Amino acid sequence: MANIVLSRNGKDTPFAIHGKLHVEGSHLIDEKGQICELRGLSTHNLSTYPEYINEEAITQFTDEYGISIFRLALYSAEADGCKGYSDGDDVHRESLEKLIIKGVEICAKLGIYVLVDWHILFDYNPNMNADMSEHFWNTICPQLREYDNVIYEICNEPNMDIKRQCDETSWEDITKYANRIIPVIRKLDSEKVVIVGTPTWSQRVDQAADAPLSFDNIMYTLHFYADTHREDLREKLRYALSKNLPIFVTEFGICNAAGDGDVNDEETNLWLKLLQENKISYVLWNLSNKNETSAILKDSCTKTAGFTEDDLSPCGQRFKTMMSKRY
Ligand code: IDC
Repeated sequence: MANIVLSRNGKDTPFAIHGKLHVEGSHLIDEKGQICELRGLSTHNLSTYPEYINEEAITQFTDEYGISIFRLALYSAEADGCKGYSDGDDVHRESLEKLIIKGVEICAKLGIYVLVDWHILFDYNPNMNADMSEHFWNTICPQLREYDNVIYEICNEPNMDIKRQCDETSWEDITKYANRIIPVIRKLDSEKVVIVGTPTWSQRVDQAADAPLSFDNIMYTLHFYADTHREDLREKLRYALSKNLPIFVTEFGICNAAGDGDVNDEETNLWLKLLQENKISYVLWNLSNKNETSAILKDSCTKTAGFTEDDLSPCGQRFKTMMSKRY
């Protein structure tokens, strides 16, 4: 077993409290048989913002903000003019793999959980880069097998071809992909929780609930951006929960779906209340200083650790507050 730290600063770490996780019914369950609710922060694109994967920064979010999970968003394809894992070269792929390992090792040292996210986005259908996905999991799983604090997320947000506005990825497409990739992972690393994205940018948990996959120990993704997705998406969540579907909100924003625009506190609060009532884990987008509302740092902040209150954007300030309370 990898060394996942159990005690820091005289306190039990999240991993000491919960241990190895598994899925039972609609919940993430810990070693003591209790429901485990994780809360945390996602990186931005690891290809564009690798600098935030450093021990000092993640330690600060653990100690000062109380995150219990950190998400490593590995973009599978090019975004923002930067190559992803699939369309970059071998050197780029290796650097991303190293960054994933580094991030996991830091989280193990802090005794927190970590999500390894195959972040499909502009490669809208996960089958598109499934060969590379297979290559990635074949490379990474043997290295992470001993880390019981790791959760795998195999397709961030299946969606549609944005340029052509067509070819919406269906739940059948995702099922086909999951049926190919989950066995690859399970062969190398049989016990980790695996999270599967759902159609329409991971909003159609209702469709997954109507035709769940046949694997054990898996969860399904719901993503929301509070100023865009409101009651009708919360209804889809309620429907999926009524069918006992295990759901993990691996990404959400308090602004619009472009990761920008206004912060919507009212809708954010409604969402967080619903998630907490149902003991659903959630992770905020994003750790960067990009000039966009969803970035938790001001664009003027060039530090990569040791952030002060003054370095936080309005989203960063709200993140700190939401981590400190329940709704
Ligand atoms: C956004 C980033 C933005 C970047 C864009 C493309 O915030 O800076 O230009 O991706 O790389 C998602 C995606 C997530 C998006 C985010 C906001 O999972 O990658 O990040 N979002 O648009 N789904 C819904 C919203």
